[in-house]
Amino acid sequence: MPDLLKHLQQDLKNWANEAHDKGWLNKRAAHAIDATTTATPGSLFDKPNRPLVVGFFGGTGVGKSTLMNRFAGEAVARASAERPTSREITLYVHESVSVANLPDEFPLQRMRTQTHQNNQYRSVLWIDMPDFDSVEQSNRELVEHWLPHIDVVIYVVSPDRYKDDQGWRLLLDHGTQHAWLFVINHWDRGDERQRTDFAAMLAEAGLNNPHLFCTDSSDSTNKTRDEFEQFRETVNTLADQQLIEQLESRGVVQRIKQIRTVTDELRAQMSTPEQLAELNPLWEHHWRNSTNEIEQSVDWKVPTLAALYADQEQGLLSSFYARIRGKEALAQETIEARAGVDNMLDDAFFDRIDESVDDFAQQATSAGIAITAIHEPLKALKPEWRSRAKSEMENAIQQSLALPGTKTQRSLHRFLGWLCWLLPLAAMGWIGYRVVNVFRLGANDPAAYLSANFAVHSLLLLGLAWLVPTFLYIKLKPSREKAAARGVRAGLDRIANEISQQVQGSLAQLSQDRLMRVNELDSIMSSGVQIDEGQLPEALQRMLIQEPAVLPVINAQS
Ligand SMILES: Nc1nc2c(ncn2[C@@H]2O[C@H](COP(=O)(O)OP(=O)(O)O)[C@@H](O)[C@H]2O)c(=O)[nH]1
Ligand SMILES: [Mg+2]
Repeated sequence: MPDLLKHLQQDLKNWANEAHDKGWLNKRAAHAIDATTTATPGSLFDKPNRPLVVGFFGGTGVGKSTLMNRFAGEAVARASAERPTSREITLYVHESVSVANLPDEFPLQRMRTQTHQNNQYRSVLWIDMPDFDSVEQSNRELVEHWLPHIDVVIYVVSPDRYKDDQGWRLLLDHGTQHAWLFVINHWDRGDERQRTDFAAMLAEAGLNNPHLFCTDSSDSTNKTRDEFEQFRETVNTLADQQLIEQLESRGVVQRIKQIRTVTDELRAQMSTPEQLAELNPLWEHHWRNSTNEIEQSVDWKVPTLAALYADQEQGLLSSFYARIRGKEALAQETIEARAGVDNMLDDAFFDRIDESVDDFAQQATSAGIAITAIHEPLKALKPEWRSRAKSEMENAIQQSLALPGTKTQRSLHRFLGWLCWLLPLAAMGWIGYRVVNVFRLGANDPAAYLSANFAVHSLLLLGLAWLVPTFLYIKLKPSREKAAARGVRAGLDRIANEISQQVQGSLAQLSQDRLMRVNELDSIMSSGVQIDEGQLPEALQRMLIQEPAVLPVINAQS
């Protein structure tokens, strides 16, 4: 079962590191997971049948060492009236038990192991801990190191010092991680009211009916108020394999709960689906304003660029002229037009876009999205905009140039084009008819021959029939320049749309990615069955700081 916690922690660390790489979590996330406790009493031993680990915990001089010696019936731990007392941990353990797995950070020189052959305590491992209220930081660290490995903490106080602040804080901090027994030692100096008062304090901490023993461990031979035997009895009943397993399971459950408080925090760092859903409208609003500004900032360049395109291969004459000038001239025009596009879509233009996108990322961060998570994917889009925007613009201009003016303008122009041919043809037909007709009549009537007047009129008619539609054809030709300008604006719109779509795609992916990571976290955390604290034996329940009845757990196999 200890492996279960280690694997859980490792999986979570991998998960947190990946989430960090994607910008969802900060560096501290993996550390926070690392800082959670995976140690349990069970992790000290290799064999499944392990002893109950019982630790004496309390302030200096309350009598921890003396109590342990009383259990042992011999002086295993140094008991002393002098301060500071023990700087070391004393283990009192049956010779058949081996403590196989001491974690690396345990300072071995500060650990003393005393073995015994007393079969009564075959299933108990006693630990006398240094005073938690020691001025020495290292003593407190030693206590903190050992605490996770203790099933039952025997919280020892004295009648005059049961309200000790430091001890109490530790009880509240670690309360749910252990089973607790309470001893008011030095009871030769104690008073019933102190017992009542202490019990009331414990009730407040969540222990309604705790095992509380008052012991007199003085040298006096006439001890009438000593409850040491009941105390010993209780500890012995706890040293039962099934109970030990239940305690171990409960310990694992509690550690998973602690881990869960950390993962809940990490999950909160990854923002909510609601926060992510708000990004789309936020972006749309932001981008509408930005595109207006950006398009306005380049608006003055539109006529220049439009003129460059409008000048290209105009009509029959100029394309004929261009053909005379050769391919190189055409290429030259294309190069000039391209340069015009480059001039419009210059670095300043893209910088404005980048700035706007960065600005949006910043807004998203204020709305609760992890900055790197949104920044990185957006940053990745930027180079593509630069490469695609130009061809996008060229296409838009060419498309607009292909269809200049309105539809009516274009139909009218086409119609005038036909008239340029039809009217002169009709005029020629009419003149021809007259000529042929008069020629035929002239055979009989010499007076019928055409006059010079006819020739002049005919020429005038022909001239007008050609000139009028041609003049209108030229004058009513839809403006290429306007078409090019429209194309430029359409190009800008296209670029803006393209960017917007890419950003929205990126936002959708962001939501997807978050969901995937959160699901993965859930699946890591859901490895387990349930344990019902209400089903634990009463003697055990009395030692536990209660929490909501049904706890999530673990696969008991590992
Ligand atoms: N009068 C009296 N003295 C005690 C009692 N328990 C321990 N002592 C004495 O208190 C001193 C400190 O005890 P010790 O076990 O070293 O305390 P620790 O610092 O908690 O380990 C020693 O001199 C003990 O003999 C008790 O119940 N009554
Ligand atoms: Mg001591």
